[in-house]
Amino acid sequence: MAIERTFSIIKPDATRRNLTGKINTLFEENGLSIIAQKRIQMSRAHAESFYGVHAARPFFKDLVEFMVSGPVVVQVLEGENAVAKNRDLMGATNPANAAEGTIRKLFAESIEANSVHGSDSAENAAIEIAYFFAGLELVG
Ligand code: IDP
Ligand code: MG
Repeated sequence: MAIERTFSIIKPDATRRNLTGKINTLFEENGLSIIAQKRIQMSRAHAESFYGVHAARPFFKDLVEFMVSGPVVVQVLEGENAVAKNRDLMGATNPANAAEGTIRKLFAESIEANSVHGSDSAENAAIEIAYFFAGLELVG
């Protein structure tokens, strides 16, 4: 299986509860290496553009408000099958449906404040990584 990279965000509900370290431990214990990471305050323009695919959804405005409500940690994770592996580790969008042991089952507060973002395809991972990181910031 190929070594891949995926893009991850530790969302404001998780940074607010000081969960960055616990979530990073889960990545590392599951074969995902953090090859780039920074804590940032997203601007409204950033959040609207990042979640642009959801612009027509009823929850879009609230989602943008939530994503700018506090710091986030943006990350690049690398490992075998990283995109699918991270989606499995994250669990379902709605924590009520997330499997035992997943990040969202363990930590998410709600379907909106669900602690983590992870790319849903290798193509989107490349786009999302380039949106937040310069090539020199990725240290594999
Ligand atoms: P994903 O994060 O599991 O890929 P998406 O459908 O891409 O889920 O939705 C992006 C984000 O939008 C979710 O992670 C969550 O924060 C928020 N979201 C998705 N569906 C709802 C909803 O029905 N109500 C409120 N927020 C939602
Ligand atoms: Mg998604």
